Amino acid sequence: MPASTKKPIVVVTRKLPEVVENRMRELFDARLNADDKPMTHAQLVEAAKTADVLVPTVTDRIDRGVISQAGPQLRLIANFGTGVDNVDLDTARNRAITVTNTPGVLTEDTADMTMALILAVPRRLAEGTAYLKDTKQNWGGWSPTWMLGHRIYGKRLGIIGMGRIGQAVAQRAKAFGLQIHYHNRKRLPESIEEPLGATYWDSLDQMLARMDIVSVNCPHTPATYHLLSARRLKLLKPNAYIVNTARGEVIDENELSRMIEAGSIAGAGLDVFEHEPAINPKLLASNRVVALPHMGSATLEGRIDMGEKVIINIKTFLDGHAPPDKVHPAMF
Ligand code: 8YV
Repeated sequence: MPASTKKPIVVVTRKLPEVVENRMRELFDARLNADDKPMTHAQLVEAAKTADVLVPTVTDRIDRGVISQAGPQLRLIANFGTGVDNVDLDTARNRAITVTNTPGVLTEDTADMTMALILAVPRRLAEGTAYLKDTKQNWGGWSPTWMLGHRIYGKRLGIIGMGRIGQAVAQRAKAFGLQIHYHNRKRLPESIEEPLGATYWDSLDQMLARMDIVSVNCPHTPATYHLLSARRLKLLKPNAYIVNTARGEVIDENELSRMIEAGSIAGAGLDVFEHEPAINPKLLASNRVVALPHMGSATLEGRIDMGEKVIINIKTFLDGHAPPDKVHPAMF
């Protein structure tokens, strides 16, 4: 085959929806992962030595070790995911390797899941379901004082990180009658704040001390690692709830687990964990925690859209243009 018609080698680390994999096979010399087993560090290094394009996900640590051993042919890391905390962006930049992500297409799904947790925790949804499904229990019927949760209508929701997902959460929460508060690196323009009735807090500490529910919607970066530190978690009201659909690393999970166990916080809705797939057992043991296995963007539609974004990023890059979702380290 003449060099010009040779398809680029694209290594995809995890199984993707069939329609995405089929398209990748047509366009590229796609090396797919049929059995979906996460790749080891050694396998990732091997992939970086042969691939023209690497397509990792949140479960792959594309760290300095992987990137610094990459062959000169590796020019693009097209991440399947919006968060790029799995990729060492500085080392990629030093090696002139472009990194892209998949923003936008998972906003609504992730905001839906956030809202689901905001409802599920105070209204004890998981607890009620587990009770009925537990064959050892025998439901005696309705009682006026049993399974009481707390009203969310009229309560204060503090959103940490008011980007696309944070704003989509705010829109939903407003419709449920929550008062919208937020902390963000930058205050949003009035044209966004006003329709949401959103109150900006420059001081995260001050916001935390006054919220009924806190939702984490910021990316995980060196600046947001343990943003909710032990000290800050202690600022929360004892009847406050915390919801996290962003990244586990933003919260000091040990301290949160301790507070849940001690009853010094009312509950938590967690879709992400600091040391995934490991989860602090204290969180799983508490019926005041609703825990999900990182399902925020887990819709078929969302995952197909993410795959299409990855393909567009690869195609545009290989055609010699700037890919639409090029990641600039300063964005994170
Ligand atoms: C994805 C996510 O499932 O895109 C992200 O940043 O958190 C998730 O919804 C996963 O990270 C894909 O890599």
